[in-house]
Amino acid sequence: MGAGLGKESLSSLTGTGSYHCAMIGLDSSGKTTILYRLKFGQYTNTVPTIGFNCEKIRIGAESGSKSHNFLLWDVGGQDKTRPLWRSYTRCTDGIIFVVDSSDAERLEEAKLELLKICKLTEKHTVPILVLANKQDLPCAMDTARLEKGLGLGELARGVGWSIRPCCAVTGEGLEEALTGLHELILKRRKSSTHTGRAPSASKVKASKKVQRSHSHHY
Ligand SMILES: Nc1nc2c(ncn2[C@@H]2O[C@H](COP(=O)(O)OP(=O)(O)OP(=O)(O)O)[C@@H](O)[C@H]2O)c(=O)[nH]1
Ligand SMILES: [Mg+2]
Repeated sequence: MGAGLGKESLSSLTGTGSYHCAMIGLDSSGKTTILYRLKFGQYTNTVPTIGFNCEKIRIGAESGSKSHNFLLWDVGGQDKTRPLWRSYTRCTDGIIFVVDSSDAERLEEAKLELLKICKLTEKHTVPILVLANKQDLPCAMDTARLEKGLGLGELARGVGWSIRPCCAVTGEGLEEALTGLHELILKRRKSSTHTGRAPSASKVKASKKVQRSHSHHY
């Protein structure tokens, strides 16, 4: 491996021009619905993800502003698939943590899982976007309540995080949220240029146990 390899993120290594982001969160929080909403521009029925889905998506193409490509890895959120999160978040440009805003009962569980991932990725200072999904539901908690419930203010990270409301069914809030994540990624890149700190890509290993549950579109 080249000497510079450990200082590059996956996106620069693969030369795809896409930001690699892992999308995680408890089962049924809406990750796959978000992925296909972004990919196809419409609501798609989903089944629980056993393994992961991966799609290349483009953000900002219709708004006339400069567009950005993301390679999104949507990893299943059931108990038994959560150990996979570790592999997928290790060498990404950004982490998207999806939370079901209507599920107050499992907010503590979501907080603990988010904290675990933050601890694991702490030294890579990967920016985190929390997507407060299902805002269309009447019982949905707002972002201030979720920020507190998830303990976002207590995350001891040298990087940015952001929480944004969205609805995967209508697509509302998704493009803005991804644009916000893009800004966090750029900010981190700038600061790592100054400090010489950057994420390590040298330890990336694809899990052999992973199975794809849906197709991979380009
Ligand atoms: N009302 C509402 N329902 C949603 C929204 N997003 C997703 N859902 C529904 O939530 C359920 C679970 O969505 P999925 O996208 O499969 O959830 P997931 O996070 O991928 O779940 P796992 O694959 O098990 O980790 C589905 O019935 C979706 O239609 C939303 O914004 N609003
Ligand atoms: Mg899924």
